[in-house]
Amino acid sequence: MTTALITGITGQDGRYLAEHLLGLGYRVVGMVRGQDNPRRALVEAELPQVELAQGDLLDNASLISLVRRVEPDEVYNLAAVSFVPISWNQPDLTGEVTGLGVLRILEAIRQAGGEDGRIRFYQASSSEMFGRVAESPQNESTRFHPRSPYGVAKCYGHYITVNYRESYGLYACSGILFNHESPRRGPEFVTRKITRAVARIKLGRQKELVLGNLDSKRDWGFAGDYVRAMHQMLQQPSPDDYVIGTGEAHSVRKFVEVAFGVAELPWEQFVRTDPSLIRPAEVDHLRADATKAQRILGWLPTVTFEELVRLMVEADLEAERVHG
Ligand code: NAP
Ligand code: G4F
Repeated sequence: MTTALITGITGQDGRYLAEHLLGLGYRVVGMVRGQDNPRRALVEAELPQVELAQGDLLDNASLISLVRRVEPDEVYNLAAVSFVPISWNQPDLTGEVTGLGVLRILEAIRQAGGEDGRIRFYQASSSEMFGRVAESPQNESTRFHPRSPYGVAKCYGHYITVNYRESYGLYACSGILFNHESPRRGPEFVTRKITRAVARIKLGRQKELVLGNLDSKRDWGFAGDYVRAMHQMLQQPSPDDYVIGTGEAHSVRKFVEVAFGVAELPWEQFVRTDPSLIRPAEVDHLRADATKAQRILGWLPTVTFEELVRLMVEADLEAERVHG
């Protein structure tokens, strides 16, 4: 049986990836940090087959002993400080977890004998590395120009992954994923903030939605599609880096319009902007060129932008009705 170790198991992607791998017959071990992590119970309830083990990307020894003990065939490093605005308030922590954390886990794999390519590694890189984009759409050769401490830390994670592949022959891949969303998306990210607000406004539980920049554009896809690509990358004869995205970009304003439209609400009456939510440096426009992933992995997204917005609004309406 193939064993996968997933860091970031309590996050959006960790849960979708675990579900996908369990469906393929894998043994899945998820790394959880902290003594009393409230999201541990969520994973235990949703995915009881996942084995949970303690570890932290800030702690070398925990990673070394975890990799030795679990003896994984595949390691997916999804853990990170992943919310871009936090990275300006906690740049040191972001650098330590999102950047140096990648080095720590690569080193744990190397010390466990990963140099023979036996342990395959996936790094969750990000389209935020493109930042102020040099060209559009962005592919694997597009120059990086990160615009936040998060983006800078992800560049380090990307390059150290490439470096361990080139220096030590590790089977290490970097997936440069564009924004992907779902009903499991954290409520601080803009898509879920919008769909949750739509549901609450519809049910009379919230009066307005306060947002920052409505003009930025993102290439938004469905998270369930993107975890398939992570797995596919590690099944190739040799390791490589891949851009994953839909190839379509929409503004935050458009997301708002479609989301309020699903609930038949006039968005202009409920949405207000607040300059304090504008970022010190913005990423204005991201759009993926995922031709390489399509050609080599055979990967294609299955959920359109409109379907994604609808499924998120409907899930939030249901959640609010049941638990709200
Ligand atoms: P997420 O929901 O924010 O999950 C982040 C995970 O990291 C959580 O499980 C969190 O655990 C864990 N974590 C944070 N600090 C840690 C530490 N010091 N040690 C161990 N675990 C730690 O993120 P996501 O959306 O699933 O994204 C998964 C990965 O893909 C992230 O690396 C993200 O940066 C990257 N990415 C995401 C997107 C996207 O659009 N979703 C696009 C490109 C790249 P706790 O429960 O303990 O907080
Ligand atoms: O949803 P966001 O916070 O996602 P962002 O910054 O694009 O980052 C996400 O995607 C990256 C991949 O490109 C990941 F690497 C990263 O971990 C994360 O998952 O913001 C999207 C856009 C931004 O332009 C932001 O300025 O929405 C704009 N926005 C406008 N009002 C807002 C808000 N974002 C948030 N979070 N909250 C607002 O009220």
